[in-house]
Amino acid sequence: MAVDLTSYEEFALITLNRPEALNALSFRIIGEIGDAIDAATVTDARAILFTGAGDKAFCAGADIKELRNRPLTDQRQGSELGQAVFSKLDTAPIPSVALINGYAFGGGLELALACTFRLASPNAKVGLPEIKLGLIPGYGGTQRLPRLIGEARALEMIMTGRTVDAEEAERVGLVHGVVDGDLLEEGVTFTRRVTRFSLPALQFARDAVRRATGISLTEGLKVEADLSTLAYRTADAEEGMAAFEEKRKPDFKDA
Ligand code: DAK
Repeated sequence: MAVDLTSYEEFALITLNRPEALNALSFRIIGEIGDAIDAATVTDARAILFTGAGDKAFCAGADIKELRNRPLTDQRQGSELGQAVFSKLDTAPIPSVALINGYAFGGGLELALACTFRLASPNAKVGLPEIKLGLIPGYGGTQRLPRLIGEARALEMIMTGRTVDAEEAERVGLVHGVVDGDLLEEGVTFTRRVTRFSLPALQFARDAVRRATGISLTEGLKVEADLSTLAYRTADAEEGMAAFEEKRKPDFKDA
């Protein structure tokens, strides 16, 4: 297995573990990532953290050696496989955080883009260099990057294939923070700022925001009305509002 699923504190930790190839994504590894996401979401983990083995790379992208000399139909299926696996993170019942501990190129950045949050180490370098190979991103990058950083910046990154350092990635909103010190420990602290709240409410919030970009404002407001009403009906909402009135901390039960 080149993908390890372990638990770390109250989280599931998925480690891309192929350091000799800078954790490059073969199709087998993409499948294993999908299995690991599925397995993580049926545990009591409160979030999924992703990291890359070794001290150089989160993930250097698709396995370029494997990509060559494949029939076109296989390529299309490969693209759809990567998209489907990374899209599992959109609908997973728990949030996900990419801990970008070095290079995150191509498919590696696309995996990070599919996560709910991204944190980077100061030595992180990210980019979508597919154009340099005569390709374009195939695992969601052309769709998720402009949604995150805007069309102009995304086009420039995708059409030049240039490398973006951690400081710039934070400045343009591509990562939520650059972390000095132990990325995993800092990632845990960051993630807890979110996961201390009710998981159902967090899922409604993610769903509402995710759907906002694909629909008109009028439709989006209906989605928000639906999901905020659903959140209101949870026991956690009752607990949260009662705790406010009683001037105490809420005790959420994820229900
Ligand atoms: N694939 C395969 N092997 C890789 C790799 C990759 N992406 N990246 C690195 N490696 C391997 C190297 O070949 C080397 O192996 P050996 O030669 O030792 O056997 C080992 O990892 C260490 O790499 P380097 O020696 O190159 O290490 P450096 O520190 O010097 O350089 C680097 C690090 C990250 C700057 C460099 O390795 C690099 O530029 N890597 C490639 C980055 C990249 O271009 N990634 C792919 C982007 S394209 C699709 C359509 C499109 C895509 C996918 C599917 N379909 C239609 C299905 C596109 C996806 C992409 O991700």
